[in-house]
Amino acid sequence: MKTLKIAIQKSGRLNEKSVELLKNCGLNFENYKSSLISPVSNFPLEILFLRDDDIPEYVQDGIADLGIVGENVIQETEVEVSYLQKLGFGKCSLKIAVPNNNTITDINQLNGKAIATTYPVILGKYLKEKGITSDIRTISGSVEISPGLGLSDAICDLVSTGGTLKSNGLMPFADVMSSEAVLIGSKGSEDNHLVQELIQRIQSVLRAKETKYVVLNVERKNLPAVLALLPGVKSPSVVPLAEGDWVAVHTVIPERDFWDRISQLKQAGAQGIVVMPIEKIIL
Ligand code: PRT
Ligand code: ZN
Repeated sequence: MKTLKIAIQKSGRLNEKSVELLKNCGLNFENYKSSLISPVSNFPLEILFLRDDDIPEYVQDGIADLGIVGENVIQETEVEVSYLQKLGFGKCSLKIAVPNNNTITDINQLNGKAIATTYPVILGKYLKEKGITSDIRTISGSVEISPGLGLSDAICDLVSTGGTLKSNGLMPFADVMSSEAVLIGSKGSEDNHLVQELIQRIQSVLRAKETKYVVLNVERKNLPAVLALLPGVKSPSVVPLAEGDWVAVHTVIPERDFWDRISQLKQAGAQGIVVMPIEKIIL
């Protein structure tokens, strides 16, 4: 059986979450900072640790079958790869930002202006779509200081908290794209059964992250009201308790409406509510 290769970032914002995701998929490997390649002992897979900019091309050329990288990097490198799964981390957006004291109110005012960026391809396409011709200045880093140095009128850079823009006297002006880490594969890799197996493991971990396991006690007479609030993967399990009139209800609920649900459950008569994280949900 051919050993698969997956490329992940060696160090940086996506490294830790990528390693955590693969470990949560039950893959056993050493994560030495010094090594470029790490074999997985319990799955026919090798992990390549690379700079994120190199990952799309490695995957396109089939040197790695799979890769974990930001959508921004994939679009900037214009590679031909298959998008296999969004991974829910490394979220950010690519934005055009202008100095706080600017007079730009309309996107068309960027015509003829200099915009510094490390994303000339994505920015170029965006401006073209809007019919705007700006002077795109490609620089390799610290984009946020360029207006202050008089090198550009605006910037186009990734933003997550917005802190970097703020501390450099800049404000977001237009959203160019939003991005998160994704699993990509060489074209056709999705037909490989090992790739399918890995995607399924990843999906079961992501699904589990979005939900909590909840156990609660309720008096039988209040059970219908409590059950009406619970979706569950199929339907909740109801287990009798030693005390005759009471039952325990086991179910999973989505993380996003967790607090709303819990207070509704309490109002409906639920007691002794225990909430636990879930490791995997295999459908
Ligand atoms: O060494 P290597 O080339 O592998 O890494 P890198 O330095 O090129 O990338 P790295 O580790 O900084 O980012 C990897 C990926 O994380 C990016 O390609 C994005 O997909 C994603 N990501 C998520 C971010 C951010 N959030 C982010 N905030 N990448 C960069 N930033 C930078 C941004 O460029 C700006 O300088 O953080 C600053 C803004 O952050 P806030 O929080 O102040 O808004
Ligand atoms: Zn990089």
